[in-house]
Amino acid sequence: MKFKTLTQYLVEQQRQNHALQAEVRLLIEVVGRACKSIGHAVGKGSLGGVLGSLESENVQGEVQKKLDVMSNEILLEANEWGGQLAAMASEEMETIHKIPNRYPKGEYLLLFDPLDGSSNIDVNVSIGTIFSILKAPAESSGREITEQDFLQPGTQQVAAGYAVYGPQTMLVITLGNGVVGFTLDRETGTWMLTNENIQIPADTKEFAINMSNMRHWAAPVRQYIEDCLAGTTGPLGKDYNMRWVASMVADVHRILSRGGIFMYPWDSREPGKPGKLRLMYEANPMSFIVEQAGGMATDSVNRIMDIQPTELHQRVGVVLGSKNEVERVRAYCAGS
Ligand code: P6P
Repeated sequence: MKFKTLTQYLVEQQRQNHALQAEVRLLIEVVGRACKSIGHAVGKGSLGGVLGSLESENVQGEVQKKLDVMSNEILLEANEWGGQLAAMASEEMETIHKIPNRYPKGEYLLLFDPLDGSSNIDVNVSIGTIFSILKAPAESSGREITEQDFLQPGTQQVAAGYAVYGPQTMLVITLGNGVVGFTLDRETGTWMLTNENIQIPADTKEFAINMSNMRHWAAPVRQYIEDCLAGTTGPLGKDYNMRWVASMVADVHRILSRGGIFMYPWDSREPGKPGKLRLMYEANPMSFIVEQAGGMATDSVNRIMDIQPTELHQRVGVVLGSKNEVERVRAYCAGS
């Protein structure tokens, strides 16, 4: 069977969908190449001396893994010279990364979590890269880009995607007209289009949540999970299965592949924070992908992509996946 390459897919999208700008097409190809390099480094593991942690902490106060920093550098170096971007932002960097003056500047903003699921790096469990593309505000063209220019709701995303470094290395993207998946041909180093129209089933019997936090959840979330655990003996009338990889990319990829609901809700361990996951470069890109695949993404009640950001690294509660199940959780949490 002959598969289209990422380049062929993007060229055809640009031809069919004139809204796809050449700069965005090039940007996605560059990010795709960077993800191949990251996947290669991840795959080396101990052989490449890339496992383990550094002494440093990132802006989130988390100990940085060697591969976190390497992946961040790979994405910065790959994307800063091409002329498509005005600036970049990353989970691993406190402030935005402006394009050096020696390179031309473009009108797009790239945000990424360079290596999501870091706690799994050293134990050989799937991890991934998440990215989101925004357009710089038109009035920013004559001035320095600021962090404020990044603070756009998820509905403003031009494109989003993730790479998952698992048994297969895959790249899943949306340009705003559906979701497609590419599998890396490791012999030729080419992204091959293997999933042409990814759709999330509206219903599911599988939930993904870190159960060890149960005592910290808000009462409606606890009640929902207790009702799932009650199975056919409870009000939901069906037996549920549970998965928790602790790599958002891996859990979301499973949901895109067979349905399910992913939850990282607010919990009382850090009552002042709405959740653990970050809005701009985890929740928003994943929400764009999930919605484009027919799913739904909320903070348990409100649509994530409608949230007006106030800080670059702000966190958010996340409930996403099969539409009817996310709607069910919203009913529990909205008190209706
Ligand atoms: P916990 C990884 O660190 C991450 O940001 C997501 O990828 C993942 O879903 C979540 O945190 C796992 O969190 O508390 O279960 O380790």
